[in-house]
Amino acid sequence: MDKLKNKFADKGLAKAAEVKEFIKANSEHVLGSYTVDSVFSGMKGMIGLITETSLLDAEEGIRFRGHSIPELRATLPKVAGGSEPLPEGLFYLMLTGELPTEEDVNDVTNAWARRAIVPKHVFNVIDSFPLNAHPMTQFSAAIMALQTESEFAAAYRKGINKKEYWDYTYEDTMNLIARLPRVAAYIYRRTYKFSDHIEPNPKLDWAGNFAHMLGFEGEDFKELMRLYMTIHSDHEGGNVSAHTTHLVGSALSDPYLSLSAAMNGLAGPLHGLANQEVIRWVLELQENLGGGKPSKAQIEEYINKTINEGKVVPGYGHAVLRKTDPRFTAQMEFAKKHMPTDELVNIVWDVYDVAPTILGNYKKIKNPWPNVDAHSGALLVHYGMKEYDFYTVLFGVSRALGVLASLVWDRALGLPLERPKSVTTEWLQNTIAKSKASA
Ligand code: HAX
Repeated sequence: MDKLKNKFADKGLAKAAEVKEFIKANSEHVLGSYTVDSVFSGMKGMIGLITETSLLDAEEGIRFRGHSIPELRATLPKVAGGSEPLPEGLFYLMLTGELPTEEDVNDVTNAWARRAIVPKHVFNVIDSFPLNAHPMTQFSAAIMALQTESEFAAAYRKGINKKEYWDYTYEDTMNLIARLPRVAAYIYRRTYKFSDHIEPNPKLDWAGNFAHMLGFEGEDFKELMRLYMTIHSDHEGGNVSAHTTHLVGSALSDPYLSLSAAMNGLAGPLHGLANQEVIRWVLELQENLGGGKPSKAQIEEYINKTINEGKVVPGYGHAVLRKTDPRFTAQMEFAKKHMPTDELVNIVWDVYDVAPTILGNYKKIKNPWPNVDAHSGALLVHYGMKEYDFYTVLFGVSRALGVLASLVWDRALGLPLERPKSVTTEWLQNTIAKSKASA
């Protein structure tokens, strides 16, 4: 058993026993109440899920196992001479709850390099798509094609004890995360670089090697990928991609099936696809003005125009957050260090200067502040990755770290099939009418 798996076995199985006791002792404890409005507003704020890897505070933003993004940027191990955290370290933290040493992180890097083999049929599936197929469609299908490699599915078919589920889920998780950069880079090079593919360099760290396979050799881009892969990884359990992974996994669908489903949710414009929409929105704004850098007044006008046309301003708003997303701030800090005079980055900052006030004037918008997607595209464009349809694939590679670590936990804790109750509007109307009549 590898060291990380050993560590997880110690932690996960002890926690499973603790959780069992906790449920026994507190099963009747009331956590809150919910209303008709909660049911009609996407269950926002209803506590209905257990996710161990991270917790989101509306004002402060995300904490991974209790650690904020600024703390993790300072404390997680880095490559020699680097200043951004290695995502391997965050994965270790999410899985075990402990901050890793450099040696722990090296072990994960080496394990993922060893496990990164992608079978040929997966590339054939990707190649069978027309070049204009959206990269997220190719990505989701490629993960489905990889499902032939699922150790969980093979073991389940043979017959395994429930207590062993986490073990095979862990193996699939490690293999799948190891393989994703290769698959994603293949899609990028096929779609935009005439299938001029680049072999992996197993001497590099996971995100550095991803940058290399994408075709970006500069150290700054590698640093960006380390930061990007770290901050996009997890955002507690209720967001569409995390919840989908958990829901599909609750039917004991293996990690490949669960992650592929999650990627279909991430590909929605209100979720991960917002990162491409932000750049599309800014480029359209520039195009409308005949090019150049728009003034703040022009940006204000364009924001109002967008809303008046019944569209959303991408990169702004959030279902939980009520302040500037610390993932936005981390990227802003990166940009201030590496590209303070970049025109597109400065437009993103100008939008940040004016958008919250305008959006705040629309009373229905609960959060006028930027989310993670408002900044990411401008950083990528700066380094020459201008093919914005690809951006959500980058998000997806990172998101796998959090949602799959959570899936291993789901199996260790023995979480059951998820099956909330639904009712018809008529049922609600009748039930409420009856209760009013008897009051
Ligand atoms: N621009 C215009 N209108 C907005 C808005 C925005 N940025 N944010 C919210 N609204 C509108 C909603 O569309 C909704 O309008 P209707 O009542 O007419 O339907 C109203 O304000 C209330 O919405 P809310 O309660 O504030 O927000 P929700 O929890 O319903 O939705 C969203 C949260 C993130 C989907 C929303 O803010 C939005 O559409 N933002 C733009 C898209 C975006 O950036 N998505 C990425 C979010 C982060 C993420 O998941 N990244 O992957």
